[in-house]
Amino acid sequence: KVPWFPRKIQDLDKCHHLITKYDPSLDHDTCHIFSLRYRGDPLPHIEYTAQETATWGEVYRKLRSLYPTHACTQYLDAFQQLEKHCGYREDNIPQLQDVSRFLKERTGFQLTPAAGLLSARDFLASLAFRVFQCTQYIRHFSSPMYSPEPDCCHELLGHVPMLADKKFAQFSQDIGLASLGSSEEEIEKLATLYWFTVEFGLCKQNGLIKAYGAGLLSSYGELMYALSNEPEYKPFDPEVTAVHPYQDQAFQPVYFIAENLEDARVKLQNYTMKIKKPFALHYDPFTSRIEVL
Ligand code: H2B
Ligand code: FE
Repeated sequence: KVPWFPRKIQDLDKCHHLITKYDPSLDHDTCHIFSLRYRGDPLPHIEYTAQETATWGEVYRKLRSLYPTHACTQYLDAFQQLEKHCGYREDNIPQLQDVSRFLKERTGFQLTPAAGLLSARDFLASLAFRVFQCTQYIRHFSSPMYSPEPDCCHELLGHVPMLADKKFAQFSQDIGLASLGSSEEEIEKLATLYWFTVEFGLCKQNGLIKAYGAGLLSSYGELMYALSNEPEYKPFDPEVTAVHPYQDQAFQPVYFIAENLEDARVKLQNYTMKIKKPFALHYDPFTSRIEVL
């Protein structure tokens, strides 16, 4: 039996199942958690407190100093644009509305508010429609350099700049399309691929290794570590990467290096073509609908 999957963008209203990794020691009272909203509602404008903005500022300042040497060129290009057009500044947390409009113009991606960590199935399904489920709250001020869950520092500094790149946007949508109607086992593999690429991916650039993964680009400590020659490096190969164990409690012991983003996209496509489904899918960009053939 084929699991249910969204066929049109409005169906994403049913794709917001939260995963709660409850750890009482981390149970800070978090401000700005939003309940579910319908797509199409305007993205909520948030008045962040001075303390929240200060937390953002600290994260922003430290990470920004590493980007020129550690981030890939696609990231750097977009980051510059975001500083110019979207209020990316040390003393301002950018608003999702502005960022979503920016992405829509560049790659057709849009943001929709998420209340926390979503199930892999729901999260990946939204990528199939070039929708990125985005948290709006910020980590607690007591630990500015660490957040156990995705927060707006992770989304805005990690994910958003890469989603402004055409090839990366296609790569992200391709993982999403592959997930639609897939078995639990296959979803697990796609989530692992997502983990080692979109979250912790490295790529070659002019003979150097640079970061394109959001988990790295939003973590000062791990970004330095990942490019320090301390960890183990392996070439990105979807068959190997998809079944490699990963952990989310410490720095990764191994990172996968892509030749470049285009090569990663082609390799991913060859991998997803082999996923067995009793139907073929086609995404119609004009109607934002999935056609089942
Ligand atoms: N949910 C949210 N809100 N943001 C994410 O970045 C995210 C998620 N990543 N759910 C997903 C899971 C990812 O780790 C994979 C697909 O499991
Ligand atoms: Fe993420």
